[in-house]
Amino acid sequence: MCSKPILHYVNGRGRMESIRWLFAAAGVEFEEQFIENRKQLLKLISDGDLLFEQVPMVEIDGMKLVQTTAILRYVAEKYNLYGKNLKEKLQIDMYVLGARDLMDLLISHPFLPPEQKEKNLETINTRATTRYLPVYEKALKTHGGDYLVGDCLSWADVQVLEMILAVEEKFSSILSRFPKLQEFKTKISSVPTIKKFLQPGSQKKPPSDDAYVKLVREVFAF
Ligand code: IBG
Repeated sequence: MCSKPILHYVNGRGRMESIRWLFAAAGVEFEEQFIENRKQLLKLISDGDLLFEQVPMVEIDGMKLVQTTAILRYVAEKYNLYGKNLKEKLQIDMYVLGARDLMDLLISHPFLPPEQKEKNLETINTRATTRYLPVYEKALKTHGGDYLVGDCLSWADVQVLEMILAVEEKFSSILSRFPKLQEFKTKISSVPTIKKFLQPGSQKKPPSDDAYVKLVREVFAF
């Protein structure tokens, strides 16, 4: 099928941003249908388009995919970003899911009550520097080469770069004690498809602002 995938979500990062990153890294063009109000979400639900009445939803290959991790895995496998064998897939899964655990803290941050925000930021900083970044730093050191798994770009590299850039938006010098990750960031950011996605005007979404928080609260009723 040669039509472009269609991504259904609000016009902001949330749970769709990693999917945008992965398509972009794979060099696959995609269209976006933004949900602009609750009525549009309810219409997708009443049309039976959302298996669990939730987005992200991606139309691809004649299917309507839901569940972020399932979508990401499908895209990774389809576009050869999911390793060469079972062991590499497992390694990629572990690296990706670790990075996504940290991303979940960042994604939820704008919706926390003001009194919980500072503590959440501290948690993000501590988890990043003591739990997650050391793992990727060590992996790059022991594995050698430019990539986290195997000898070519994988979903793990894409997800870890997305996570690094998102954490750096909060803590700009977070990589100062991680030299291998500094090199990794430079190298993966210069992969042509990723470089293009990082340039202004791409489908990469900006950090959340008040308008985005308001929209999300209205659309998803929280
Ligand atoms: N397990 C699902 C997945 O990973 O895709 C969860 C999807 C999900 O929570 N979707 C939300 C939704 O559709 C939108 S992302 N909610 C409607 C409903 O009725 O459940 C909302 C979200 C944001 C930021 I934005 C942090 C956490 C959730």
